[in-house]
Amino acid sequence: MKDAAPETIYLKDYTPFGYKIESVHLTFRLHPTATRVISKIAFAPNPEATDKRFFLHGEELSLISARINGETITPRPVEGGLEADVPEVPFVWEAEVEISPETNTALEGLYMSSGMYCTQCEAEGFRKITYYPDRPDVMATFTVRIEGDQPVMLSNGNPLTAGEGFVEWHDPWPKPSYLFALVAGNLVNHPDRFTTQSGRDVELNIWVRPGDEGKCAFGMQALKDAMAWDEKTYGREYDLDIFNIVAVDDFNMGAMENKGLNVFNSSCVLASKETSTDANFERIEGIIAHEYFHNWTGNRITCRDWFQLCLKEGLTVYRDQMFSGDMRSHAVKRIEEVLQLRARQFREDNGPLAHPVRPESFVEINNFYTATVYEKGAEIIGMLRRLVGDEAYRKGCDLYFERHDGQAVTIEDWLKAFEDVTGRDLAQFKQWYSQAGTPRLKMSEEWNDGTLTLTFAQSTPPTPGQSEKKPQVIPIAVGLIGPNGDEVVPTTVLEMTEAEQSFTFDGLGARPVASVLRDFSAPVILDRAMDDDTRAFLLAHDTDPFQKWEMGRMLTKDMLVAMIADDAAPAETALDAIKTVLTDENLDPAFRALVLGLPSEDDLAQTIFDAGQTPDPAKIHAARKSLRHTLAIHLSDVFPTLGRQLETPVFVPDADGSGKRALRHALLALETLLDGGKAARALFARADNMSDQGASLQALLAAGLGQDEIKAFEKQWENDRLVMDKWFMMQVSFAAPDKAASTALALTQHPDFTIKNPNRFRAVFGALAGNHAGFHAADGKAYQLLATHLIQLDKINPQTTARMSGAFETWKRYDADRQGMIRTELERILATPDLSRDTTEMVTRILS
Ligand code: 0A1
Ligand code: ZN
Repeated sequence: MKDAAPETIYLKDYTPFGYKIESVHLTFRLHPTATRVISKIAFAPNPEATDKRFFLHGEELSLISARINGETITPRPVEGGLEADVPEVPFVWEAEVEISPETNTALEGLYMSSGMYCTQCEAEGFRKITYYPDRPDVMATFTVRIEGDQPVMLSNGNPLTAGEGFVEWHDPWPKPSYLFALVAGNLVNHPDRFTTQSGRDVELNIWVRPGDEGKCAFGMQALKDAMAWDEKTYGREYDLDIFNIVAVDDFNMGAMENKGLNVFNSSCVLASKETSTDANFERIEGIIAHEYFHNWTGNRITCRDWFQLCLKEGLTVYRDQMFSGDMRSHAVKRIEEVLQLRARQFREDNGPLAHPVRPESFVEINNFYTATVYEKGAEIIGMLRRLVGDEAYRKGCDLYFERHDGQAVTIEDWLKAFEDVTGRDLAQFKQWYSQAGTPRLKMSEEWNDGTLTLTFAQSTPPTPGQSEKKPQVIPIAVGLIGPNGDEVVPTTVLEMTEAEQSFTFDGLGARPVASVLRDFSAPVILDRAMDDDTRAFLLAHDTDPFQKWEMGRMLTKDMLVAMIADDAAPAETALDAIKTVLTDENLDPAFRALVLGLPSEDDLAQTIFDAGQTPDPAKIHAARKSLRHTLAIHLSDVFPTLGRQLETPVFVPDADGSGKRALRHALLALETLLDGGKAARALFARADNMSDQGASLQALLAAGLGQDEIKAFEKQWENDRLVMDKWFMMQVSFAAPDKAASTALALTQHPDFTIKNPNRFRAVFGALAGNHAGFHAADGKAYQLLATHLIQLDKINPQTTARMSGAFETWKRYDADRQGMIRTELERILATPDLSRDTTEMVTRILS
């Protein structure tokens, strides 16, 4: 286990390592419980460093021998690694260590998954493989020899040689240790090729377990699309002869961008129409692109230290979002991004885990792979682009790539490229990286004789460690719509820099309606008084798809909040406005499906809390259920026609097909509330794809039906791990509030349940935490159940335990009873002997 009094690391303490590395040679002699790792590393003193301590990280390693320049030495063991006395001139370090991949359940370092060897080194897993300066600013070229009897043995870079029982790989591009990877096992490949813009012929492979070959074609196409997109959009070309992707069943995260050897959670790469939903296809396409894009934003140019994580993650998320928008629909994608951002990042920013996009301190870096670093990080790139314009954005990126290729850099280096290209001062803009919390933007308007004045006041609530906030640079995209519904002023970006600021539009004929924060131009909460008629007007006429959707969302949200507060009946204006959009054939079905979606219970709870009241999860659940019923009745006359229009006889997982299915499934879920499950059962029976099958089953479960179908589904898919994850998840997600904990508990008794597989654990417990009324059921059973399993999981897999403890981050929203029960569980977790550093940090922060 990790050390008892975990140390806090500070950004301000950064110092470079005292040595540079010329080359690394590694030999792996594979064995499940006794793998030998032999390293030979050429070091030279780093003239830029003052601290000459020779410290190598190392954890859970048995040192067999160590040599400097061929002479055996005895290094001094110190906390987290070892130290040695070294010459003041270049020298060669050699070490042999032994590690046990089979017993490594943390899935960090070298471990085994379904009989295959694989690695996960980001952020600090390489130190569990051998002694090394395991920090991103130490970059080196690697040559790797793998000895073993596995049919396929892969590492980074290009293949060098291979023979009986061994292979050798060489990666010519200097990289930090976190991008190292090794995979060995009985794998089969789905091969393809790609020719880059300069004519380099690249071999592509997706490696999977035998039996999964048929689920690779979609991922391969996504990879080729991503490669072509990065050439066209950023001028970035691939730089090795081979690009390998491997699917692994046991993986803590989605995927990992190791140089030339991306490792994927199998759920994020394997796809077939029978086993994957439209949402799965979309996610796979995005993640394949994300990992590929890291080749330039992360790998060729990497982070100086882990505080700069957003440098690669925010930028790469932004890039994958733009790619997905180009592949599908920017309008739909933007709404989905905002939904995600509000559900995960705003939630984080509003609670005890709030932290800046570039944190200033951490105990365990694995706890900072957060929605804030990733998603808010991406929003910052989007704002930067909006402020400097498309052309300067591309020029700034070009300069960044040219200037820093092969380096480990900082946010300052990134911003400097844009300052140099545009001549702008980005000092105030940089606060987006250091100031935590979601800014509130209060807007008021004044109409005076042809002039419209919009006044904004910004403020950011205090967050842990930051009580005072300064004004930020906020790009506010605004358009004006005239009384007849025509756009009178197209989108303009107002640049707010003061605490309070006014902007005027003059020469207007009649008073227009302002459409504000178009395309969600900044990650802020807009507070603007608006009546239902104005919202309905913009829902009908706004040319900005995000604002159009937002108006529908505000109508339904207000309606729900009113229903929760005083059991008011749903407003006719709102219901009619939604129906009009729903039946508008000029609108993309995917967009219409999003308009039909209601705010989540978690979102409503936060809204009620922000308004100064205590959310009651049971009441929220009841109101939402009642509104769904009302909507179903209100829309029942359009079900048959719309349903027919939306048929997709052949399954194609593209924007068009998935959009039609999304709308059809949303309508089916409502129809199921009225027809006793007839339509859903019929679709379930004839479904030839997982989108239809899953959606019909979910519609039944949400209506309290579907028990026969759950059994049939299990029988059909019992041998498919990924589909069975859906089976576990759906039952908990759609369990009635009083049954959620008992359903989850019963599923943990199922023979296929295991806490060792993160996907399976998340299927049950992620779903429990996501079932708002069920998780917050008044008896506290769900809190207890989750805490009990987190305590068990922490012994096996600290990273996933720590992440999942975030389920409790909103605890201060609720009443005293619930707060008391959650506190008891959090304290019980914290009192567990030998609790990991990861979970200790998270639970301590949540409690604070
Ligand atoms: N860099 C990866 C995410 C990742 C992070 C940590 C991991 O293990 C602790 C694994 C993957 C990405 O952004 O896709
Ligand atoms: Zn990433």
